[in-house]
Amino acid sequence: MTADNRQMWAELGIDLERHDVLLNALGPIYQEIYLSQKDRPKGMGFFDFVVGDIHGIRVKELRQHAVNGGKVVATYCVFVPEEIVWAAGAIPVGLCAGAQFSVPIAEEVLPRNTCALIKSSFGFKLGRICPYVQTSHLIVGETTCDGKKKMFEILGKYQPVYVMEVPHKKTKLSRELWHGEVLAFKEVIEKLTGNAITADRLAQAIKLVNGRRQALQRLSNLRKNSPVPISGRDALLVTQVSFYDDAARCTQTVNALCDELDARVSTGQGVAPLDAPRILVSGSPMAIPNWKLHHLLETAGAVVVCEESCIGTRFFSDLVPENESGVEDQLQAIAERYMQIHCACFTPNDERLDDIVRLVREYQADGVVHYNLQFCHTYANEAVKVERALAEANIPLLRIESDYSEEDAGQLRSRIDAFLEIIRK
Ligand code: BJ8
Repeated sequence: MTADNRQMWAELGIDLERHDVLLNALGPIYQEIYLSQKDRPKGMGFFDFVVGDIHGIRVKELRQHAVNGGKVVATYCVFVPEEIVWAAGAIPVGLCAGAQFSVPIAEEVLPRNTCALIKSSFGFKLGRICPYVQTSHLIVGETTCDGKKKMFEILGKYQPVYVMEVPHKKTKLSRELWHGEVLAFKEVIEKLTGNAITADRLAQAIKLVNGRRQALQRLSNLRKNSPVPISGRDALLVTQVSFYDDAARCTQTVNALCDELDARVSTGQGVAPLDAPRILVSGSPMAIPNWKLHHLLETAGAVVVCEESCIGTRFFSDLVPENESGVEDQLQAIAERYMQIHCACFTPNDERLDDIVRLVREYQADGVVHYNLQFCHTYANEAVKVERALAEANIPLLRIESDYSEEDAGQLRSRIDAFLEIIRK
């Protein structure tokens, strides 16, 4: 913690005392979950550095951008089309919502029976402990689930919030509504930045975001190998960091990591024994620093090979076509790309069931762990259909409901051990 950083946090209105407690707690947790792993790729050094300075360098970059007259736009959901933000010369930043630390702060205002992701994100603002929130000029929310959309109404009392309406069906009418929302979002961002979004700028932004998606896809594809060249924990961290790091730098660092993993694959070097159970994790997103389930699975002898999640395949699977030339067509292509995200807020959402089964085959997974944040009704109810689809496909499944606290770690560990035993037989 440099004096420089402390001054910056103070200027941002951070509650320094609380913030110290948060950062002091992160170090030992990171040591235990990440740095204790053996045979990590050297390329993870960059991500260790980023986490080690989690509220330092990147916040400074964003502040510098703001000092130069630029805008910072914060988001909580992969539905917010970041191409539009980049094209207007603003910087999008995906906010952390994966820490238990901010949950009790949020519970001073929000009902306790709200999902941890919502409470965590709200608590970061209420407790003034997140410099990314403090640096942002606008928070963009969405109507994906009821808890979130009501939380955004309250959050709006503390900071400017704009909410995009995400439809809950994928009919023609719903697609038209979403297309209208994307057009309206463009206008909001143009007004915020004072910059007109031209076809050239949008084309560059589409390329930029696609480049990062392709790098993350490349990393994901490398996990199909056996032995797997990178742990699930490390791969999860890379995706988490990609939400707030600079997109071009992220593409470069992920590709450099992939070059190293390519070499590992060609020499058969892996991070887990060949007979380690390969697990696909599916369900609610795991925002940074939610590493609990991956840590439990991998310290129990399994290896996580894929996340069917918004901090996983749903984030980077599809590209926006780069061949559209006018702004209108580009925005249409952007709207269509985002409608391919199979979030449980949609009804029906059978494409997600197909995705899970397909991904199990592609990643040679031995079983699925369905991860549900407690009080998330959309994923909990959809889990019934996931269970049926996996039973039909003869794929072992473990359903887990949890939050960010460590209270259930012992119980989860026993259930995971029992599940891995079944898989190993
Ligand atoms: S596109 S998954 S990132 S909404 S876990 S807050 S749904 S009660 S996070 Fe999500 Fe966008 Fe969908 Fe993805 Fe509500 Fe459930 Fe909490 Fe959730």
